[in-house]
Amino acid sequence: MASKDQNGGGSAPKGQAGELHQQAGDGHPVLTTNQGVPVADNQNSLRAHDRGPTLLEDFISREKLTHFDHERIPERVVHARGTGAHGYFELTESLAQYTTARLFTEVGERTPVFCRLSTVVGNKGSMDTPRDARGFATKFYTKDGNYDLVGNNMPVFFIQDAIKFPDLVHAVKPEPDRGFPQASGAHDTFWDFISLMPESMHMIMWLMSDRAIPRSLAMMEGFGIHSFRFLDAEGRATFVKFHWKPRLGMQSLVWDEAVKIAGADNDFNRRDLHDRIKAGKALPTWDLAVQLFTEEDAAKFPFDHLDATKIIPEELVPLKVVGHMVLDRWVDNFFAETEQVAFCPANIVPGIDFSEDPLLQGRIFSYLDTQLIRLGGPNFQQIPVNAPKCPFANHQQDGFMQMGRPKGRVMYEPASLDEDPKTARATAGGFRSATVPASGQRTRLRPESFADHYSQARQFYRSQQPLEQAHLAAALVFELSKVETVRIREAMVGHLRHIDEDLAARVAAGLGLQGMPEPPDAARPVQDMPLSPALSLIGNSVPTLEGRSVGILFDEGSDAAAIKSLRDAAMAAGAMVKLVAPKVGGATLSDGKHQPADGQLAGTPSVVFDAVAVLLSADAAQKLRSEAAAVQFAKDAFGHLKAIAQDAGGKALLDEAGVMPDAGVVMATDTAAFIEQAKTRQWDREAKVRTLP
Ligand code: HDD
Repeated sequence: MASKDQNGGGSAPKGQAGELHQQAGDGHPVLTTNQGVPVADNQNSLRAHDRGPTLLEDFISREKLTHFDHERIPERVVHARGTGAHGYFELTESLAQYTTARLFTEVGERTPVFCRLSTVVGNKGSMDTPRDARGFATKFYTKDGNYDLVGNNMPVFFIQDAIKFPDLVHAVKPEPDRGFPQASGAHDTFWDFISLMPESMHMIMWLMSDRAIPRSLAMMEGFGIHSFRFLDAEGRATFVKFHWKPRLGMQSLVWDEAVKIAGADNDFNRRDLHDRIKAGKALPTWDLAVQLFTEEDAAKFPFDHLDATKIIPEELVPLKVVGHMVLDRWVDNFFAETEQVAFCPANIVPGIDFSEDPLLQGRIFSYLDTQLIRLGGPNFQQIPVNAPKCPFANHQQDGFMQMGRPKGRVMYEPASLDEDPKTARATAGGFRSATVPASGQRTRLRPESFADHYSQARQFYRSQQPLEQAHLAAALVFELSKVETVRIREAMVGHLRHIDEDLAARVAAGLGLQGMPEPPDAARPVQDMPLSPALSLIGNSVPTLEGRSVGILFDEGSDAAAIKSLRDAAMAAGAMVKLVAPKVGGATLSDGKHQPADGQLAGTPSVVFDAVAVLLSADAAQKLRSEAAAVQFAKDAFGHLKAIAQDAGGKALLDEAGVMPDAGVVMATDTAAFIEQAKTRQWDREAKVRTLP
């Protein structure tokens, strides 16, 4: 009886053991327990009899269930939702004059990297497109150890001192008494905190700008934020700030689109990254640029570069491109790599050192600390994605999950019992800290040079193009409208008055405030800094279809030749093209041939494309005019400022959607015009489709 049960008796498929052997013969590995014991039946627990209770003795079932029960680890306390990929960094300009870090001196060398891009606030299962900063963390596996550049897609931060980080995060995360809102700062506790933290105003400008809703993770900038030090062979220091510039150009979503994408495709950004890497086309690529400056230069800046709420405008210290990073290899396993990767700003290599930025100083501590609980102990560096790719050796030993097997009796230094030549010894060429003179008294005072909280916020706002300013004001109105406490809304508008009176007036009007609130006292007079055109996203975006996506809506009887010519033209311009139809099985085109669809209409709305074409027969157009998903496809494409190609049937649907033709709505026969219009959003249309404050 027992042997019958184990070998597929009861409800088990007959001959299962035989099938498993066959599979093994096919090249599939035999299913085993963690102990390597081959498993004959993976469908049935061991039971006392066919309808009886399961036996404790069933080590196979117990092992499987126990492992499953322990599959989850704590998600990151911030940046829980992220996606990552492998790639390389290639140096094109030597920085040997400034640093000994070989990563930055060996031109043409490709340093392997792992890069993780994330939202900050939402949990692991939240959506990809909330209004939020994006994490931009890169681990360079250099010849001298791992170097982590753990930045964001915005060059400043909310707070100046790491001691405020837990407060900031508690304020922005779901409110503790109710557990919502998820992945959103649009609630009372966040804006309460911000309204009491004038130092956050510059970051708020970035967060309310379109930078907070990137179209693709490959179309956003990245910043190391803090000043770091480069050290040359003599130990001389030069300050450095790091910038990532996307080769695909910067592009953001429009807010209504971001909101709808959150429903249409929760995984929009990570799917985009995955698809382009798997396809090997329009790969995520960034130039790495540095801003280099000395202590003497810094003394002349009208702000303190050690304050992470400040940028150094590109116009003040120009960017020097020194190399580029390409992400070209998707992970084999999301958990093993993307989830277990452990970044730490303290991971630096010889030739690079920290600055005294008090935010950075706290970060040097916090990341290692968090990995100890998140990854369960001090040996997480041994996880393959975290381990250096250069040789490494030291005398640290033991601990949970120790995978190393150091040989010999000497696990200390110095040692005279040192018979093993492999025992690790410190070297003169190893890491050295910058020699920085220190004097003064211990204090908990914020330096006076950190006290100007509004000047760069004003510089950012005023450097935006008019539409960007309008988006920023609209974002503030949206967020503050979600704040229930009127006093907090008013306090925020008070701060905005220091930044720009016009911005404050627009937001006050958008909120329907009764009267203009008084601004709070500013610690320092607000300076009018020179405008920085480099801060505008629209102003710096490149018209291109490279790496963008085009959706073609078709149905029974659609013009086969028109579909083909549009698709060919869009692909030739570098776009990915998807065909959308009411049925995913597709439809029969005008040439009598059957065309399968890539996506079904209701599940593939126009929000997931950069430009669309609507190519319909008269009959199909008539039918789809009463199909909400089809009408919405056209309406949203127009409302989200996309180029639209239409034929006669398409026009009938567009008319139904209330589309008022403009330069961005072209006849499908004019493929050249469509490609040209599709290279950018139809910004001129915006005033026609929505009221901006
Ligand atoms: Fe942080 C994660 C970026 C300030 C504490 N941070 C984390 C990640 C990024 C950043 C990209 C995710 C890394 C990954 O993909 O695994 N953090 C920043 C930037 C900051 C910043 C650009 C300001 C310039 N962070 C900051 C401060 C503290 C932390 C001031 C605490 C003192 N950050 C953490 C953390 C996290 C983290 C709690 C959560 C998960 C992790 O570290 O590995 O330790």
